Amino acid sequence: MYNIIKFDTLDSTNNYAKKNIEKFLDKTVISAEIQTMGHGRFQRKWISDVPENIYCSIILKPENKKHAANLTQYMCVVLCKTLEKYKINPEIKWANDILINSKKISGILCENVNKKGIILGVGINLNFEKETLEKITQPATALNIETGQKINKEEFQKKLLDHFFENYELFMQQGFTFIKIDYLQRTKFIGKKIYISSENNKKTEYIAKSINDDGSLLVTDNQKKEIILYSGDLSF
Ligand code: BT5
Repeated sequence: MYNIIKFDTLDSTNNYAKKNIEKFLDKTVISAEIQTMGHGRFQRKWISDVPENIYCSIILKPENKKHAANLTQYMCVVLCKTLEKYKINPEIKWANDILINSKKISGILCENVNKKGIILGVGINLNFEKETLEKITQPATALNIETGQKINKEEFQKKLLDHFFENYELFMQQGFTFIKIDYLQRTKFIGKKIYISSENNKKTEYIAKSINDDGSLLVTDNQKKEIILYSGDLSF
């Protein structure tokens, strides 16, 4: 169904998958114990020096890419459901973060490689020392801290990927509407005042109104004008 290729160290699983995409079949997962240059959006650093955490990239080569732009949101739902098996309540922060008690536990980075395919990269903090988390430039947490127990990485990764691929074809046929209810149940920002910042860190204030059927965010600005957003960083 899917195939995992494991490395001890890579600069970034996304970079490696991008460079070598032609060598790999659809549904190949590149996983590394550590990354030396793990990154998020806009080349922001992703702290990746703990082997008990997940750093992986799924290579996807769908025939129909109509709903590919929503793969991050699909992964957000799959990841929340996997975390919920550990009896915790994760929250989705549009567009690509998973939080627990307002602290970031995971980030997703989806990249399109021309016509060759899509790379869906995921970083998940399963096991972190509290002191190491303080290196991170925003409030962050890890599953071991939330549950009080060391987390078995292989077991978690298998649960996540099995669940991802179980409904992947259906999602790619139906798109965001397939996960809309599950997605909305795990968001807390609808109806609230939010700030969206773009690459240059300019923050704009909006009211979050709803999530549209294509996964975009409907907001109103301070003139009450409706605006549809497709990307950006959300804060409260
Ligand atoms: C993301 O970016 O959240 C997407 C991160 C994707 C990482 C995966 S790991 C496997 C694959 N290979 C890669 O090279 N990348 C992907 P963004 O929304 O830009 O958030 C980045 C911000 O998250 C940083 O500026 C920090 O504030 C914070 N951060 C960094 N490392 C973190 C960590 N381990 N846990 C929680 N937050 C972190």
